[in-house]
Amino acid sequence: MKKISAKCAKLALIVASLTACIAVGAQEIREHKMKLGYALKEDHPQGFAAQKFAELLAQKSGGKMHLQTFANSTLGDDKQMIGALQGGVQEFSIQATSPFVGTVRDYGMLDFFFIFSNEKQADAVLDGPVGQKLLAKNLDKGLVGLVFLENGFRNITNNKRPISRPEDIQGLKIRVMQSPVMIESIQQLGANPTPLAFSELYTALETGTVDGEENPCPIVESAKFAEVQKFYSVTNHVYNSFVLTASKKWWDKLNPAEQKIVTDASLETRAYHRKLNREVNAKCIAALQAQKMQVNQVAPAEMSRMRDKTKGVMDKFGKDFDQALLKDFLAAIDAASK
Ligand code: TK8
Repeated sequence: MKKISAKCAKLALIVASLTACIAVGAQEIREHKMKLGYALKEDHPQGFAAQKFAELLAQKSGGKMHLQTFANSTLGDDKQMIGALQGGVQEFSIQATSPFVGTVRDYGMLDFFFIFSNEKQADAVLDGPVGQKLLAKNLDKGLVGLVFLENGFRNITNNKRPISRPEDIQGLKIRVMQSPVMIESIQQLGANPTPLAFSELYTALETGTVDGEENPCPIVESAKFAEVQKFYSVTNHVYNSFVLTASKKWWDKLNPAEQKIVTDASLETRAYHRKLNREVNAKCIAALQAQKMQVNQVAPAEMSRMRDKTKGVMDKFGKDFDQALLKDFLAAIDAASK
């Protein structure tokens, strides 16, 4: 009997120390070198978000998580970066959700025009259960959707005429992001959509390949589109999100303590970035006017005519999405508007 109990005691000791090692291993923060890519300039809030994320990762890991950030599509355009994340050759990106729709199909429901009325409503939906379900749709695609950041309400710029009503959009060649809902919605408004990567946009405007494009004011300002665009018309036709995404190949190598550092840093970056983007946006129209752009606000009655013209897009594309999630999404929007 004595022999068995001695053996049990020894085994128990081994198990206990093994468990302790696993526990320590699970908590140990190791050295990591990571890369984050984005398409805009460093002076855009997207660039400041990237920098803030890098600072938070370093601070929370005792300097062991080193994030290098790359602006101006240096690591590739939006779609190329998605492939790089899936391949594990790049660890993070910050980019608009729309170019993801070929991979994360359900992001496409975020592109429906005129569904969000203000940022508060968008925050409530994107930070709630529906947003979490949308982010979870990345996991079987080799991606980890960490948090939604804010691009903002998109408006139309062009070189032909101010846009005050739907008829003014007729026949304009408008660059859009590579998303079927965006393409169809601009078409329903009466324009001819040209899907292009953001990295090709300035040249397309400069050469007249397209007459115009649509983007939130901070992008129009930071990208200096005033050099190649005359008119900026405030349509607020869609609230667009950026998303901070990680490579799942890389993420799965992290222990729980390291993953918590990334998650916590992402959430703090979201709060910082939204505040900054809204501060920049509040002063942005004046900045465009200083850059000699002609700015006009589309009247509410004309905006609702634009809304009516694009209503058919949800009928056409709604069936492409996870129906339960689409139902939750629309219900959450409705609840957040009350
Ligand atoms: C960069 C781009 C850009 C987007 C676009 O993330 O392509 O028009 O608004 O911000 O994705």
